[in-house]
Amino acid sequence: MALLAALGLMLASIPTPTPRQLAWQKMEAYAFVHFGPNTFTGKEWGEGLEDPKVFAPTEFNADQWVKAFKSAGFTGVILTAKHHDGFCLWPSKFSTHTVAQSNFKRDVVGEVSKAAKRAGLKFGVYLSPWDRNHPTYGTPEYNQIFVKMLEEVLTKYGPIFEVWFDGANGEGPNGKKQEYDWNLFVSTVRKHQPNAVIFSDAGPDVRWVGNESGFAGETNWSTIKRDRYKPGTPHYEELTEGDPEGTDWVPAECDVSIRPGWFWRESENSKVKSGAQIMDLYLKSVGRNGTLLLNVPPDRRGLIHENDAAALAEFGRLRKAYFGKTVRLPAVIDTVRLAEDIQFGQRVSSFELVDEKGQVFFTGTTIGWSRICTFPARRVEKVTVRILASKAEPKLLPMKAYRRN
Ligand code: FUL
Repeated sequence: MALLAALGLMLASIPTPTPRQLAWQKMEAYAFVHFGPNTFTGKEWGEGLEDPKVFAPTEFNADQWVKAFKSAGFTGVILTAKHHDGFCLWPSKFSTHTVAQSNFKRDVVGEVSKAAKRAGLKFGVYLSPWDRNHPTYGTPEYNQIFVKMLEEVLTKYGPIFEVWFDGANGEGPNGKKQEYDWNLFVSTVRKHQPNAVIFSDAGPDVRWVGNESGFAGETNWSTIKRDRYKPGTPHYEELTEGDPEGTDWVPAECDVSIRPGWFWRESENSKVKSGAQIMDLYLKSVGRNGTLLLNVPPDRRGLIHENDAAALAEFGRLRKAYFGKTVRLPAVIDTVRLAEDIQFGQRVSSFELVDEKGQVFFTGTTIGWSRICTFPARRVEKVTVRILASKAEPKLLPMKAYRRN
């Protein structure tokens, strides 16, 4: 009895995902889009002093974007509705620094959300709390303004699958920093888009992976002790691996740009990551129990540049060739994809892959939603996953074998 009670206690203490976190995890890889005045000025962080008229795309076409994202097999798109410069890509009533003050006039957030829906992609928004334009920034009033902006976006352009809060907290036009009212921001999202996950360095639903290079740790727990962190956290390095003792389910998202910068610039047209490099990122993010958020910034025409579109299509082709069909054993394989049934939480902390002769050909630590194990091609009759350590009884889903090369 005592043993059973102890086991029950142990199981009860294993954090598990909420339905919105589960739905999000299944999305695996999706696009990030940085677009705004910076696209035209060549800056990474606009000052908020730019004339709204600099925002002047000549051939803006959101359908062209989503077509490129679909070719990569992406499942959604997150748009920078407002970056640090404060410029709103929708005609906000609470700012004078928006598309409405440009000559372009069109509602970019509205057009992208509709194009995404038409193409069957989910839509998400990035709203930077740091605002280098708004005159109230640095005063308590700004928190109310930010909530009003959030409300406009959440009520006009839903359904929204993810709200992306950047942790940056710099100075505004009056030289002051803002004390953000995070509880208010979170409750506003919950009220209007209860199915959306909220991202920040510290969650509450999805955490930053601690780098902007697009990879999770080979060991990657979907749990952390959430109270240890806040947006803009100093302990960000720990986020790459998570915490096996973590009390909260806050899985990792791996953000990275297809180009050196987050915004488009001419000089980086020749520095676009190739399809093969994106595949490598996929293996190090989705393959390590994270999701991949790949930034693909449109150019001054308002189009995904030809080089970026070609790289996405190439990644889509490689992905299909690699994971499009599973291999039935016996066969020559070089990849095994493992998965835990994460509705019961994440449990396994050490495993090995063993062939029919008892030979170990791969050793690993965590599994979680997805662990893609790659190894030199070998002929196997049978593969067994031997669990060496686990927080509770392991609950694995059927494994899949592939051959890449
Ligand atoms: C950072 C921002 O400061 C960058 O400009 C970019 O938006 C990146 C995704 O997040 O914190």
